[in-house]
Amino acid sequence: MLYPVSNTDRTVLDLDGTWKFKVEDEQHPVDVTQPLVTTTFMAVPASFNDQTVDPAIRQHDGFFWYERDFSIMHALQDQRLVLRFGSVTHEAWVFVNGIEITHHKGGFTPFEVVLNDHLIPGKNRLTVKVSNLLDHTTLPVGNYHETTDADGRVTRHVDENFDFFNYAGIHRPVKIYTTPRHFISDITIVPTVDFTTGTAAVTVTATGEGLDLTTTICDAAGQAVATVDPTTHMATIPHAHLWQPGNAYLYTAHVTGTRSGEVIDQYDEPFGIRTVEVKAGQFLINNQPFYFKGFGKHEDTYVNGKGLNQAYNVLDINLMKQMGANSFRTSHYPYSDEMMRLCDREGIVVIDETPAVGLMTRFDFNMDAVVQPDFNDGTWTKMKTEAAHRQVIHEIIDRDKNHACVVMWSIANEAANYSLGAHEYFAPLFQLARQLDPQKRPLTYVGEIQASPAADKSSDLVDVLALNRYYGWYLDTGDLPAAETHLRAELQAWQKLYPDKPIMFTEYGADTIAGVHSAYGEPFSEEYQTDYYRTYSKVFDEMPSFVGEQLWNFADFQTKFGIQRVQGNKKGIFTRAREPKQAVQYLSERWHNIPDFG
Ligand code: GCB
Repeated sequence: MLYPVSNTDRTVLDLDGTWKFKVEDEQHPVDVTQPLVTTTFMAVPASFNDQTVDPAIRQHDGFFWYERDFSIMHALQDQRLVLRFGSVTHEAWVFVNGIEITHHKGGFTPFEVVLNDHLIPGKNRLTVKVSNLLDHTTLPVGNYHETTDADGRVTRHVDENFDFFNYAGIHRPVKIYTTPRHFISDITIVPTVDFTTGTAAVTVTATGEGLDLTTTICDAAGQAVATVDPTTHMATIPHAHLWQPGNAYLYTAHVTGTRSGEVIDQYDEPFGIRTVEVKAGQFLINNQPFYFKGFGKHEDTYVNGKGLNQAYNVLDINLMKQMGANSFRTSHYPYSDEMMRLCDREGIVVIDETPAVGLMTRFDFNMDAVVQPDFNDGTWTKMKTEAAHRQVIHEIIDRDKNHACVVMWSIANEAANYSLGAHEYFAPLFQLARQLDPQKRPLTYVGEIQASPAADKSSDLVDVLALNRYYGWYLDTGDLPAAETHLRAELQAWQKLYPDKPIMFTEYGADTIAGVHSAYGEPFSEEYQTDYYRTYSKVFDEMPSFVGEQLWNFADFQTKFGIQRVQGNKKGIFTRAREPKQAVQYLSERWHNIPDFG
């Protein structure tokens, strides 16, 4: 799927702004053939939850309506007009002039529909019905129940099976983009590099409707440097500039579509030339062993919730670079197109994660139970997420396949990998991702503490062992010497089990209230957070095939309330407003002293 752009053959109309909004009252359903009757408005793109002062709207589980009008200028009406949503969380039914024209389920990937046949002259009415409901068939996973009162009124309830607030709404930009009637429909780019000569071979496969396609490769200054051979789809670039972490270099594949010699459509796809490979316990980028330094993140900001917030994205990357970090994971769902494009330009390395979070039915740290070889908590019969999982693997790879910043796919976060049935569930998904990714990037899933070396039933599938561990927080609370011992023992066990698999940490952290200090280094203090990270660093530095540290979390973030959450999760090393806690200083010094390549 190509990102909407404007050029001499295409244009983009922006439908962001303030839309009409209404919470569905199921006793009095909305009549979509008529304009939405409401006095409430919501900004788009953004979550609706923190824009309201009405707790009943903020916490409502169910259906919501958004509406706005739009018109298409005469000059564009003979173009192909495509309506595109960057994401609607979690499910959307889209109506134009009261008629449903598309539906999409899955809250973190784009979808689009051709509008031409649905338009009327003059003003058109665009209505979107949104659901924030989650259950055991969706990703992420929610625990769903409903109650019906004596009058037949249904109350729906979703209990998030994950640790972030279930923000919902039209989260990413809504655009109408035009293409000519004959158009370029997709571009797939696969770079390879001969490291002895410095020559890159780039395969560019463009598809189009009714066009003859040619592709030129331009360098960052816009100069043509190679032409793609129409039969082999290959271009050769001698002395190629590589896309490097922290030092991005982007080429452009300039695709031109002609009919009888006349240029009809054009598209510029930016791309980086870099290779990624896992070999002998190392994670190689451009044939050199890379060390991940960075974060698990969230798309989470004040007021916008999970809605696109480009200023925060820019700030976050600047803060990362200032700290000497080089990477993050899109925990726990695919992030916006805009963030991925920014990371390509900034040289930030990304582990791209699906929204498969919450695939577990119990969580009790009973480590003895899970190590039984026949341990089965029923997760893999209760979960009916396979179809959603397959769909999102298709969508994330289709959207992000050309991004130089993406070096690995994470198929899931913290599933019940210790329960019988895990291998059977995951093996076909890994196979699907391997088959779909044209760049054949490494794959992982992120495993939690119960999925220890003795208990995990599917770690043979991953290329990199990505571990989330909270020794010194949920276990060994406040006891860093014990945490150190347990951490070391577990890492040694993984190393022994898989001497050739790189190991990295994708989460470790301690809740820390900014401004709380303790002369005794007690939990929740800024001192404890710093000591916690020092302890982990010490053990990481002892491990031979350890390829990276991504801590939890970049910034404090909103969650549902609970006895362990005071206005959210406080494991950020920055506050939600991006003010640094004490640990930032320690980690900055450490990361500036660890080279990206070792
Ligand atoms: C985890 C989850 C993450 C939570 C974190 C925590 O293991 O992957 O979503 O926020 O722990 O802080 O408990």
